[in-house]
Amino acid sequence: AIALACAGGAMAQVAPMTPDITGKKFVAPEPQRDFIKRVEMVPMRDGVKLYTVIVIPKGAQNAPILFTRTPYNAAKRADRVPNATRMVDLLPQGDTDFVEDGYIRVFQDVRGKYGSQGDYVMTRPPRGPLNKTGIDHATDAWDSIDWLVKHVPESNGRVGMLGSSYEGFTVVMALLDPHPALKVAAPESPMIDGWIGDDWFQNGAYRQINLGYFTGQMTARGEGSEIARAGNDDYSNFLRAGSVGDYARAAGLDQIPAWHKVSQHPAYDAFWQLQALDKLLAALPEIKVPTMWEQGLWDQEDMYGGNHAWAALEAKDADNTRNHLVIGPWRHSGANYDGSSLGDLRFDGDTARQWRRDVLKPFFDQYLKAGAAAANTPPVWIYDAGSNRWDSYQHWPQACAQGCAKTSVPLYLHADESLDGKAPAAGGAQYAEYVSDPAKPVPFVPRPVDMDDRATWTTWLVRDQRFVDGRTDVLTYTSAPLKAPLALAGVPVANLFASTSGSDSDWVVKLIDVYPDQYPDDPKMAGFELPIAISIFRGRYREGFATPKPLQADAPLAYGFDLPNVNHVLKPGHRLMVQVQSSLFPLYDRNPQTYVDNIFFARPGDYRKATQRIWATPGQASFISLPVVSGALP
Ligand code: PG9
Repeated sequence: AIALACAGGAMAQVAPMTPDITGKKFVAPEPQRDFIKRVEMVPMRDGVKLYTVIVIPKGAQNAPILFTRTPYNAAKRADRVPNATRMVDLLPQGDTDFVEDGYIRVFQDVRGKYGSQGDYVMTRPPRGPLNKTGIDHATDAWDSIDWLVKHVPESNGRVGMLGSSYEGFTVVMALLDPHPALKVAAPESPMIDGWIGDDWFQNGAYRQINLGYFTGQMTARGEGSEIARAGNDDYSNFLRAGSVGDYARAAGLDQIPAWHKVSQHPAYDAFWQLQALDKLLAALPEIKVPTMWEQGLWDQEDMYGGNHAWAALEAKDADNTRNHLVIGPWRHSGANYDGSSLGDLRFDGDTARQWRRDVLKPFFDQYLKAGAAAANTPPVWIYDAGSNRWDSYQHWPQACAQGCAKTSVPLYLHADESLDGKAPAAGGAQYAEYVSDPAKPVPFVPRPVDMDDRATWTTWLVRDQRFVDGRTDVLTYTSAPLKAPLALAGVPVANLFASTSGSDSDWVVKLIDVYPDQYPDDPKMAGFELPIAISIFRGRYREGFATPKPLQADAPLAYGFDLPNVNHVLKPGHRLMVQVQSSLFPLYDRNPQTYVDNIFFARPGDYRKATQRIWATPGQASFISLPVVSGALP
């Protein structure tokens, strides 16, 4: 007789020839877990059901809910390591402080993605002229929160929403019409305006490297496919393809409606304006949900959204207690990971954890836990990577053109590529010039460019710019070394008088902190050219983003555009640097430098060399308006 029954006890003696495959169903023992995971299909008002993962600490009672709506696979978001027995291991790194304090965590697939039913529309526009379905992410968030507070008995009926990027976009959508149980929110690097500065374009220049996102997200309900790389250098891969349209066609993107929606709207027309969330937030009568907007200083994807949405709501926050801004020294979504370093920069400890533990969590507790202490959250909290410390402010910016504590000052670009606070004098050389050749665009990182390499992509905004400052198609303006610290806190504005021999042109401006030639404290930083703000502007939009126009050839024309926020002390011995160039390739598509109606579909003959001049005369001075709060320009 074969004795295999051993429920819980020692097995009787097993004869050598006992068959080792018993034919009975094998049941793996359930490990002890400190959480319960439920998966629910939560019904929306139109009958569509959304896949929702609810993770509850065992024994929880009266616990707050932390809620994220995602296009990136809710099941996976709540399954960090296989077979986790501890909730803290199961959930993303950014959740640790909430998990350790007994929060319930909920992830939900947005409609049409992964486990959820319904149609997927990329960053589904809000209800209104673009969306007449009566359903958007505001209604889906409302219906989901309503369901959660009624069906999760372990909860205290209070919900906080947070999430980064697309997940930040869904948080902001919930704020347009918040359910009463939504008590607090933290949109992290949210996608707010896909044309002006988030994800798809920046000031009209198209981020062509994002084409892979279309296939990754929209060739399947689950995980989609990648675009095959022709060779190991994406610089060559994009250049050989031709226009963005040519590249997209070769990659099969014609089959994806979202690609057509984007490429049919190259300018800032109603399609983009009507889904710009900062504009919709500004139109709300009040701030119903206390909100902390988070942004990275070097966010390579959504540099625009968080701080502009915050600014759009500031006027409604009369007592400065419901609309908070945090800007850390982070890459895109870096706030949810280790924030001790970025590229070659080292910070004063794990800045991301400092934020999550010391600022975000107490802020959420205040609104989500009965009887929690007021968190005393700073209205504005921004890291200074020059001094390596956090600054708390009552207002932002600290310096600007008008209406701030300090007034911005001009940093002039001279014809000899020097840089200082003195306006150009009459009689000298009138401009600095370069030839921009679309056949040889300026790379945004050293070649070979591998867009699949996360380290390249996540750190490009802090790359040492020495790799381009010798190029003949890059102007590199440099100041004398600073004698005293120079503190900047605000938005630098590029004011260029620029001419092109073509009829359209891109202008790239980089504001750079140049480290001293000797830097024994951290030798790899000696002479380092650290970009502290980079922006690109497509010339055809000089007179308005909705009204592209050809540029008059060889005429010095005025351009004014914002660079990203800067909160940075340049130390004595450092220099200021400004670089000007006309491409950042292959990150952005090439401007053909000949005006065509739709650059997505420019033809080979449209791409032409152009002579570019940055003017430096008393009447046509080019300068960066610098938000200086203390110290003097060289
Ligand atoms: N930046 C990504 C994204 C946001 C919104 C639309 C499309 C892409 C993201 O990280 O989610």
